[in-house]
Amino acid sequence: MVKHTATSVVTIERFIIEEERLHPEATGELSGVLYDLALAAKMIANKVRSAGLADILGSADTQNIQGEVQQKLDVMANEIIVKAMDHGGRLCAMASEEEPGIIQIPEHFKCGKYVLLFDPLDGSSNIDVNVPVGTIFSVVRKITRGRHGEMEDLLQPGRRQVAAGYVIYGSSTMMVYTTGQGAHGFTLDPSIGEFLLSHPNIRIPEDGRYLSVNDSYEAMWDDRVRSVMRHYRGLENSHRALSTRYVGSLVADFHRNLLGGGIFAYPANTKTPRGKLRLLYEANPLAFIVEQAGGAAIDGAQRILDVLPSELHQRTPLYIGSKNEVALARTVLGGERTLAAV
Ligand code: AFP
Repeated sequence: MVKHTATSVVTIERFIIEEERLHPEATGELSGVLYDLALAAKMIANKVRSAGLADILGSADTQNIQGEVQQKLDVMANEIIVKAMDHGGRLCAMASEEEPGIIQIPEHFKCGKYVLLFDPLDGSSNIDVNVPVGTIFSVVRKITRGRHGEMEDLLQPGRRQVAAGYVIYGSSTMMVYTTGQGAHGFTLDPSIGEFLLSHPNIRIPEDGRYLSVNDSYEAMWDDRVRSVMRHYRGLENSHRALSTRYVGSLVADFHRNLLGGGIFAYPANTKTPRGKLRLLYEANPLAFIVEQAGGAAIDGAQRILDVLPSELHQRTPLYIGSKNEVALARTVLGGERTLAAV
């Protein structure tokens, strides 16, 4: 006889439905956005997996064996997401790292009450060398009145996100998302094509184990940034030394630190005085996740989720990860907390 247990396999779909039931007022639209994103992620995972092979079979602007023109993978990922999301009637606009302005919902599709911002394939320069890459997404509610989404809908501070997440295409494909009720991770089981709950309620350790920073920029950092890094390396104020791990693929570095404890930093430097990473579709979604997991994210002084955006592709310095390591950065960089309180 089959034993019925509450702990049997939980697919992402079932999990989303169960979360939605906690909100009797929910219309199911946000759940729909999340399913569609999970589907897009599976399609991108499939392309990423065959990327090495695609290289053998033909590269950009050549034809593959089916006679289709090969596209760069990040352009392809962008198209997959736009096409998976534009017709569901749940979104009123989108924005992508790959496109300069608002992506409008075509006239023949219904417009909904959410806005999606995303980086379709972050770290794509790593694909050629078989290093994990990722998709990052953020969902906010429309605040303007018209049918279509406007720039004002896109330029909302991160604390207004209603959902955010990322997908890591690594040795396995994982999707981690939050709707403000904890951060949960799902691993793709390729044999059945389903994301299964593998990391419920992720908690990031309060102290870090890893330091992820590109220290080849050290000569371009400000003295206070150098001092923060000296703390992390155990060279100042007897802070214990963290282990350096830097993939150069934000999602991969963030994911490792989220599970194992650590800090990812991309400080401002004289070459990129506002940092490199994008506020709306890189820093904000990861900041929402890390806070839900008990960690923190700042731009140096301010909480990332409180930064008021003024441009779609705005960059920001970023310090994100374990709570105590982020607090240390805030203190040394001139925040109000004293070192003694860290
Ligand atoms: P690419 O998409 O060009 O590979 O950039 C990746 C990225 O945006 C982010 O994923 C990394 O954390 C960061 O840039 C690495 O930047 P540096 O090469 O300057 O360290």
